[in-house]
Amino acid sequence: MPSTRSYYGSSQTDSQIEQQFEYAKEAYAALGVDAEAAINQALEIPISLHCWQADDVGGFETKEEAIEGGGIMATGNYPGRARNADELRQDISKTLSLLPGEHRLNLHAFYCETGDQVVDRDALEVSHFSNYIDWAKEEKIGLDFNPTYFAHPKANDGYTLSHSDKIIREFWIQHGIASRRIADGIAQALDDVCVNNHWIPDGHKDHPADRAGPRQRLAEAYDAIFNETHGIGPGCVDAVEGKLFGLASEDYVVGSNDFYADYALSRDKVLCLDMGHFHPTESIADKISAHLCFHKKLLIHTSRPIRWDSDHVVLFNDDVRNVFIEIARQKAFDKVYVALDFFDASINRVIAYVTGTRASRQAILYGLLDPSQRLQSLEAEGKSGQKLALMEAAKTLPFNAVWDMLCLKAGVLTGALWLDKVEDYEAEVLSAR
Ligand code: RNT
Ligand code: ZN
Repeated sequence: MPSTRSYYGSSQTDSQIEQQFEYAKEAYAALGVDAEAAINQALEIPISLHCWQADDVGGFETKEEAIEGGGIMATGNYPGRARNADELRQDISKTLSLLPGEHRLNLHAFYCETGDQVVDRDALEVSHFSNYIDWAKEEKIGLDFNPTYFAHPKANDGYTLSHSDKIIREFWIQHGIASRRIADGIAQALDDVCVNNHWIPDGHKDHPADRAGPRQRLAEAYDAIFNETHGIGPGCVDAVEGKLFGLASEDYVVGSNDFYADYALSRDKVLCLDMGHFHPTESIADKISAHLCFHKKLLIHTSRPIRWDSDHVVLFNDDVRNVFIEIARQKAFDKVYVALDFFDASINRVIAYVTGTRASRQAILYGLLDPSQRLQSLEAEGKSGQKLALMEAAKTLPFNAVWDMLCLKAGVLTGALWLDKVEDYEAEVLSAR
């Protein structure tokens, strides 16, 4: 079949893709890299899609009254947002059909389905997520989980687990415990593990006089959550996520990265590094080898900060590439969980998902195609100039031919050709919402 051209690029025949891959394979092999092995490995690494891009981080709780509660904000009003869990699953199924490789869905607690019943966060159970579990079985994907410590009246002061009021703290502790039971229940139902990531919004807009008290309370609250064993087995893998600042917590974030790095290490929890949660000049890639000297596992939230923690759609840029080059150079893919964290309400949300997830998978492949061994040998021999020059040359190797081959193997469209499918979906489904 001859190749055809569409508005979004030229679609190649299978044999054209295969032919170009043959040339690319040789180019990589000349630097000691097995491109075929890289494709196979890149396809197997699970990427956990965050459910919250589909509805702009709103959640589907049945509430007595409309509740506002700070912490997270998506900007934009592009039509077609998922209004309920059925629509969310429909959008994610569409998304998954356009993506190569293994995926999971990362659920937040406030995406529970409780019908007409109002169930507060401390009383949530795995049964409130059974539709997601059934759907995950059909899609043959795993599920991850997150307690939702925001968008709730008891979060309105800007403090949750570190709140000075014991009653409020206790409520959130019970929510944390409930989330762990749910995560373990999900893991059992899917015969898998379920990564349960704890992020809290706690912090202060301006110079707090007591920076220590909330942190001490937070450590105690987490201990109470993690020391609970009733109904929680090894399927629940807990992670903790730090942050530099947030809206209304510009000066002080209780759960900073330092707090969590020490907490996770001392309590054997997974440390989550979100790419938007550091000073703009800090390199997340550099942190990986430091933490992996001590931590058994890391959870990465790929995100894209623009000037601040703006959670823009992930792109195939240096920041994301460098993270995965680093993981590949350390052969540490078995030590990291890869998850996404972005939300843009100003563009078609399926396009946001597919763009950000493909970019993350491309960065994984790019990392696996890095001529690490050759670069490291040059460095060891003191040939730093040669190393630098080879690093530069590696950037323009025929990466796209390998990516196209990965897409062909996975049975998905190459380039941006999948956009036609999203436009059809928008015309048929999203525009009717
Ligand atoms: C917030 C954290 C966190 C959230 C989700 C919704 O700054 O990045 O991961 O984005 O919990
Ligand atoms: Zn995050």
